[in-house]
Order: sequence, then structure tokens, then C-alpha cells
Amino acid sequence: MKKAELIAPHTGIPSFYKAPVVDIDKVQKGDAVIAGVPMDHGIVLTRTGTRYGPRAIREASLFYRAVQEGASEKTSVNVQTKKAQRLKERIKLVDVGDIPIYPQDIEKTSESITEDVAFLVENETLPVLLGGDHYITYPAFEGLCKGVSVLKNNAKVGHIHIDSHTDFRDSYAGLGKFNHGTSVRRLSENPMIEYKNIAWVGLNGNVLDSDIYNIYKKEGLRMITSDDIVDKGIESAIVEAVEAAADGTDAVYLSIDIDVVDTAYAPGTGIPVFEGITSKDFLIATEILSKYKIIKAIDLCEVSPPFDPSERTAYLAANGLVTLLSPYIFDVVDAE
Ligand SMILES: [Mn+2]
Repeated sequence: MKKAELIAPHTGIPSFYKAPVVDIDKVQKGDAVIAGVPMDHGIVLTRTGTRYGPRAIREASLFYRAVQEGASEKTSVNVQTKKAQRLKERIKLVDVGDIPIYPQDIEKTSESITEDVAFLVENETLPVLLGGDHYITYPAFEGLCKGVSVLKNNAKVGHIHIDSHTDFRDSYAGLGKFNHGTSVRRLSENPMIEYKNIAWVGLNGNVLDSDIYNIYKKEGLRMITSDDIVDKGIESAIVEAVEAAADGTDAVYLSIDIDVVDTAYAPGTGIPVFEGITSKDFLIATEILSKYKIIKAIDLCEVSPPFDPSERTAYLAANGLVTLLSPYIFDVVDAE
């Protein structure tokens, strides 16, 4: 077969950004590793469909690869910043497919996520999970902690939660302790993390139940709201969150819920949100976050394609991830 000249989004195998598909035991130190987690059985009250998220994000990402491949010398210049990026000769990004899930068994699914994330962290790669509902953050965070512990004794870990919601409930009446509304509470119980190293970004609306509000007041939880972002700007919000999560820690977990973005921009998600951040601020956030090497594991959750026939939610998620992973994909070059 000849090598294709046209790298069009609708051609080829749809791995994330057309990254090489490899077995998980073939990952190389220093690479970013995409892994899908196509599950939505950690969902509680809201609309299901995030099981289709990983595939939709992968498909949307192909557009961004095609555009870069088509540019002369695979180099493009941002018209606003005048920064130029060239596709690396060998991108430091691979796709290991989907982590095994067990739709009837959240415990077994959790073990599977924890084990694979721990393996990727131990091997000094950057795991990047495509959700899936936001429950997955808890087992993935446990995996980061396990992996970091192999690399360093007595390590400490921080967490950045970019979301319209806290996901900090202790339990839901009738739904228990393990679901997409409790993941941050569960991970906060790990002895490797302290409250001072947890930062929320983008919260809005009536998202604090009284139990959470009491802890917020007592512990001074760092909760940066979407109003704060309007007042102070997205850059200062992100820098504040990273500085808190990184203060005295060895690694930071970054979790992004696409519903942090207003439903006007990103309708494909379970919970409609009308005080969310803009898609522009979302992309600026991913650009700033791309510079921090202390981030050792990432997830992007809650893209639910059935609610967005326009596919723009998946495109926004893919655009954000390509920006976040740009050091693994592009060389920064002179615009000349
Ligand atoms: Mn969430």
C-alpha cells in the first residue's frame, strides 16, 4: 500500500490525533499516553452517554491533526499570538486504546483503572484518560498515588479539579459512596493528599450541600468560581490552582469536566450548566496548564456525544487536549 498523501480526518485508524496505537507494555518513558475509559456506570442522577465520549474525542482530534499535516512544513503560526508550532518528527504521544471496563462491576472497573494508571506513572509516562463519567477520577487518582509511591518514598500528591461541580459529596442518598458526585471526596481520603493541595476551578451554582459547606468553612477549601474567573481572569485562576496543588507535593493530578464550560458552548454533557466558563477561557486554561511538568496524570470527563449532534463538545475537548499536550506534539519554532 502506498503512503497516503492526504491525511484527511475521515481516513485511517482513528486513534487520538492519529498517534501510534501501542500495547500498554510498550510505552516509552517521557511519552504522553492516551487511554479511553468508556464507562458511565458511575453516573448518579443525570443523563448517561459518556461511555461514547472516548471515541467521539478521538474522532474529533483527527481534524486538528489533518490541519497541522496539511500546513506547509507542518508548521502553523497562531494569528493572534504569532507563535509558530511545527509537528514533531516523532510525536511523543501514543494511544493504548481503552482500559478494560466491566459494566456490571464498578469495583472491578476501578481496579482496572488504578492498575493501568499506576503502571503508566511508574514507567514515567503521562497518562491521559478520556472519560467516561467523572467517577473515574477516583480510581485514576489512586493509580497516580501508587505509581508515584514506587518512584519516591513518602510522596505527596495534589489535585486540580476543573469542573462546574465539586464532586465532593460523601454519598448520595440511595446511591452510595462511589459515583461521579463523590470522586473528589473519595480521593481526598487518601493519606498522600491534604485539603490544602486540592483546588477547584470553575464552580458555579448551588453546588455546596451543607456538609461540603461546613468543610469549606472549617478547612478553607480552595474553590475558585466561574465569577472569580470573570473578575480575575482565567490565567490568575489557573496559576492560583496549580500553585496550591503543587505546594510541597511531588505530583499533581489534573481532572477536567467538560461541563465547566457553559452549556451554550458545550451541550454534549449530562448536566446542563448556565453559569459556566467560555470555550475561549477553557482553551486558555489548557494552554497555561501545558507548561506545568508537575502534572503527572490527566483526565477529561463527561463528554456525552448523544446530547450534541453538532459534535462541538467533542471538538472542544479534543482541541483542549491537543493544546494541553502541545509540548508532546509540537516544536515551538520561529515564525520566520
Ligand atoms: Mn465532575
